[in-house]
Amino acid sequence: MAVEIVTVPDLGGAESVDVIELSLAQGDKVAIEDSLLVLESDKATMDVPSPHEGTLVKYLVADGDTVKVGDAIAEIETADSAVAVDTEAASASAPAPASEKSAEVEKEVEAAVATKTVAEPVAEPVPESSSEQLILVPDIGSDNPVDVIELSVAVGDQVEEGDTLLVLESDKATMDVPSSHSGIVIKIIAAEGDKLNTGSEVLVLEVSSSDINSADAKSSDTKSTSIESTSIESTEAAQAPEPAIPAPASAPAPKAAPLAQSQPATAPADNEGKASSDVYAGPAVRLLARELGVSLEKVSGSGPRGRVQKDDVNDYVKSALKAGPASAAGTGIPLVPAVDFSQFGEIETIAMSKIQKLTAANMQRNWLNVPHVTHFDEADITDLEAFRKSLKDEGEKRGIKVTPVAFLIKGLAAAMQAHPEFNRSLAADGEHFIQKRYCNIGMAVDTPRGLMVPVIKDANEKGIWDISADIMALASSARDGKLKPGDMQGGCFTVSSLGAIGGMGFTPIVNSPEVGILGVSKSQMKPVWNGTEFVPRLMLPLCLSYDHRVINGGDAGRFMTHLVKSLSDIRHLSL
Ligand code: CAO
Repeated sequence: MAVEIVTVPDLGGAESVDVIELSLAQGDKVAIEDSLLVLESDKATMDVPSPHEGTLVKYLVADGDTVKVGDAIAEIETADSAVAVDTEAASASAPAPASEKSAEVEKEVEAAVATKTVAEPVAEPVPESSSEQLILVPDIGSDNPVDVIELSVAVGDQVEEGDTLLVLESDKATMDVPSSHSGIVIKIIAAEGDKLNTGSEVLVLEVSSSDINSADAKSSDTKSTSIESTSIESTEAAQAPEPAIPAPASAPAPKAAPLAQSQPATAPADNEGKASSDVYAGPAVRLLARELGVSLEKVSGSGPRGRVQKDDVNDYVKSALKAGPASAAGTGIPLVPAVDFSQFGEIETIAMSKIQKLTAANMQRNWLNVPHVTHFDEADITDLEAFRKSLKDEGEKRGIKVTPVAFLIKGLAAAMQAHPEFNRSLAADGEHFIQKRYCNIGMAVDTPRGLMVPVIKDANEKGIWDISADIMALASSARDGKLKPGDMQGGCFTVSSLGAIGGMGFTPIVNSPEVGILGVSKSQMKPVWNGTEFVPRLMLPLCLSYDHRVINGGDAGRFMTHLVKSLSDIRHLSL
């Protein structure tokens, strides 16, 4: 065991940079190349990858600190000190594979720094027209292609020198590419999602001759300065190799430069109205926002100088979900326009109950999140009804009314035992199923205050009398507003019966994270062909909606066939 101190790598000329994100927690396992923290200069943000494999003992800096090259930033406990390669050791010959990897990591850090500091646009005159400038990707300090994650301009846009043209991202850093000229965008060559290399064509600008001359003058005046300021290995301009495409070092930073101190350090920054590329955020946060489908300009940054942090993105998602229907505004789904109905006649505005508001939010959430399919069938419940009616006298003695819903719940529990995929939920990571070994069935109850779904616990272990007693007790508690929170939790599947009301069928919405819901409509006598003649049979319409991420059509067909069979011949329920 050895404790290695990680230091700030060469910053490519930047004197001091800010720590803007600590990526890990004390005690976290660290692999080589894992990001330890994020640093930011006035030109770039960069992840500092770990040169060691081990356990993070502690950080030696805090979020918001200013650090310079060589400052100690973290302690990592390694299993074998031979694995460790620090900045100095990386330059020595180190044949061990881990050391080579660390040296590569160092190189990548340097490349990332170089990428950020030399990432200024390159304009090459288009030979045929002196007023058109072809903009190329500047020297990105690496042979690896980088992704275009945002195009910040459109054809016809007037851009000023320093305006961001596009945002590039490698796996280590994002960088804004500012314009080296003022002019009008007349053609865009690169597209979002493209992978570009140094020198790839980005767009064409129409510029006035004076702009070209002034930009070119700046470029040649400052070429050596540019090299000096962007070289990683040397601070002496004369010794540094000339970049393949010289960058005009004096090109101003993009308009919304991250370090613009327009607000107090602690005030959340309002990014409304900015382009995503102009929002002050690091690569890890941009990646998270993209994964969650969040537009960064909608997120207020609470970090130093209004920087958007991971927590800000997560908080934005949480509040958008809580907001319910209004959250559609953040999903890109067009909102239904507000209408002043009073212009057409007399109206009354009625406040929704808490249950109605919750139901509305849950329905929308489930409708938007779950790919629904509804499977229809009919069960012949002629014999079931005859049997149910035969229980009437005994039911009166017991004080229990048995309705078809009790048999449906019993049948559902049996079908879920036989087809366990209906007793699953999709795990939050979207990569696992949670298989439940218990079987609780929710029952939609229509109450004056709104829809409630109490849960019949362990339905698979109960008989018709117990299930009927539960239905009565829970339905009456729901209607009287006496359900306890525990009565409505832990459901695995839901039944929604409109049998007493009417209808031939409907498509219920899955009560996610459950994966299925059975809609039941009113039974009717129908002529059914028995092979030789039509006979009157009592047919019960069943509508099974399911989450197609978890349940396939074949699963649904088998499940429904099982249920229909057991309701048509309830002897199957005792098997
Ligand atoms: N077909 C024909 N008759 C039916 C039936 C069916 N599918 N289901 C029930 N019935 C009959 C019952 O047998 C009973 O008749 P009898 O008194 O003559 O025996 C009568 O309808 C009344 O039933 P009920 O509603 O009192 O009791 P239930 O056990 O059938 O249902 C409950 C209980 C709580 C499910 C129901 O009262 C309820 O609230 N349903 C509404 C559910 C709902 O709103 N779903 C939509 C949700 S999402 O939009």
